[in-house]
Parts: sequence; structure tokens; C-alpha cells
Amino acid sequence: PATHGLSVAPMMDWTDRHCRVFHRLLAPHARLYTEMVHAQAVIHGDRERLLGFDPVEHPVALQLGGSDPGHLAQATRIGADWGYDEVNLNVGCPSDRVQAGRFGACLMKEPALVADAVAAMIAAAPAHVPVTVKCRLGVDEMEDYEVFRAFVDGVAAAGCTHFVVHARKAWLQGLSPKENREIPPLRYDWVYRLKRERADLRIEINGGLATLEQVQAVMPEVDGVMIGRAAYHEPYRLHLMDRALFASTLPPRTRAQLLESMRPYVEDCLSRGIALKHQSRHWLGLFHGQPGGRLFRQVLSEGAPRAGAGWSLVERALEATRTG
Ligand code: FMN
Repeated sequence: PATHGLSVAPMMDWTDRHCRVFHRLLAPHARLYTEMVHAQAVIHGDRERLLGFDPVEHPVALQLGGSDPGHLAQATRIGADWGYDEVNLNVGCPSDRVQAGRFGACLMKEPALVADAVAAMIAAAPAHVPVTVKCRLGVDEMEDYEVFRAFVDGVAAAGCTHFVVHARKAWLQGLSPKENREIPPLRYDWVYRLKRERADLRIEINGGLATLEQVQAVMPEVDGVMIGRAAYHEPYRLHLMDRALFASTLPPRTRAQLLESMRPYVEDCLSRGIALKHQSRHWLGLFHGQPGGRLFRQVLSEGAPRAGAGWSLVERALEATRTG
């Protein structure tokens, strides 16, 4: 069945709306995720700034942080009203700031609370907007597959049928968020086993997947893959993954063609006073490993912050990749 999915991970400070428009162009079939937004911010904050997105981003999921079922339910309803196609609860982020508010990865220790929150979110969401959970394998001393599966079972009993699993645990003390994405070992076998034992759930795997070969190796075991850092640092990989997974028969578009097709969106943003750097910072890795790739990055990163930087700068950066 054509359920095999590709998605781009929620990444704070990275997957903002401009980044997502770029990723959409590269990967027409991928599901895109927002940065995490706290439920309280959705309720009380500037919604246009926090939730605004471009229609081309569909299908796009809003990722929420929080643990209060009432607040999460309210934020879910608001997100659905804004047009998000999915609302995802963050049960994976280990930063200190996040623990203080009792949300993110520390919720792996509180399956009953997560189940309550998910039940409230599902009750608040219209039927066409699924509520999903992104979690880890565990935190701290949790070392037992059965405990992980019990977490999933508890949340599934509350009505969640779609889980994205970052296939490593997190240490809530002593490791930075960055270290928590690198040091705890990846254990894809736990995710494969979960899918085998809970075949009715949609299980997507995340963590350390960087190449098309790696993606193709895990695909038979799961329902989908979520790509984070590799998608951001080397975005052309997303294009190749999308084409391979969705059996596109059209020739791949070149990096330059893809970037040139951003032009109408970029010029529209420029005309509304949004500086080029807000877009171009997400493109720096487009020519990674290619002739002129460093110069492309340099021209954009030095030029884009200057007042008045416009599309001609992008053309100069592209020129660098043609001359090598
Ligand atoms: N995960 C979340 O669930 N919510 C976030 O807001 C979030 N922010 C992140 C910000 C950065 C800069 C990075 C690198 C990761 C972030 N993550 C967040 C974790 C990613 O979604 C993903 O689970 C992790 O990077 C592992 O996937 P990867 O190896 O493909 O990068």
C-alpha cells in the first residue's frame, strides 16, 4: 500500500514557514512540521506570527508542547481552525527549559498524563485532523522495551494511532539537547519490533537517517521516515528521497531549477518587507558538496543581511555554482 510516508522533522529555529515553503518545493509529497509551539503561546500569543503559514505548505502539521490537557485541547482547536492538517504532541524534546514546564521528553515518564492530554486533543480536533505523538524510546534509566511499548499502548488507548519515534532515549540531566541527539545510541530494532507487534498503529521512524540508501533500508519495517538534520543541512537529499519514495517518473530537477522556482515567493516576501536573509539562511546547504557550493553559501550568507539584498544576489550565488 502507498502508505509509506516521508516527513521533515520539527526543528526549533529552523523549520519556520520560509523553510517549509522551500522544503515543499524540494519534496512535494513530504509532510512538513512546524517548530514546536507551546500550547500557552498558541492560546495567548500573536497567532499570525506563531501559526501563519502559506497554503503551498500543505500537508503541514503543527507541533505543540505542553502537558496540560485543557490547554493542549484549546491549542489543538485553534491550530485546526488555522488549517493545519495534523496536530503533533512533543514528547521528545529534552532541554532544561522544557523540563521546567513539564513537557517534552520528561513526559515519557508520565504515560497517563500524555494519554489524558491526547484524549483531550482528539476530542477538540475535527475528525479530519489527526492527533499524533512524537516520542523517544525512553528517558534516563528507562532501558526496557516493554516499558516503551506500554507507553505507546497507553497513548494508543486514548485514541492516538500515529507515532513518530526518535529511535534513541534522552538523558534529562547532564546532556545538552544537541548531545541528546547524538550520544544515546540509535536502536531502530525497538521501532521495528513495535511496528511488528502493533501492526494497526502507524509507526514512523526518526533519527540519524541521512541518505536515500538508509531510508530505503528502514522503509520495509515501518510506515514512514522523518528526516531532520540531513534535510536541513543538505536539502537536495529531500528532493532525491521524495522522488525515489514516490516513484516519480519525471527527471529530477536541478538545484538551480529548484531555487529559481522560489523566485515568485521570495519576491512577494521582499515586497512585503521580509528581508532576503529570512529565506536564504535555509538554502545555504543546497549546493553542499557541489562545485561552487562553498562560494554559493558565502555569497548568500554575506550578502543577504545587507540592506536591499534582492533576487539579483541569488542570481550571483547561482552564478558561482556555474563557474565552479
Ligand atoms: N524535535 C521536536 O520534536 N520538536 C522541536 O521543536 C525540535 N527542535 C529541534 C531543533 C533542532 C535545531 C534540531 C537539530 C532538532 C530538533 N528536534 C526537535 C529534534 C528533531 O525533530 C529530530 O527528532 C532529531 O533531530 C533526530 O532526527 P535527525 O537525526 O534526522 O536529525
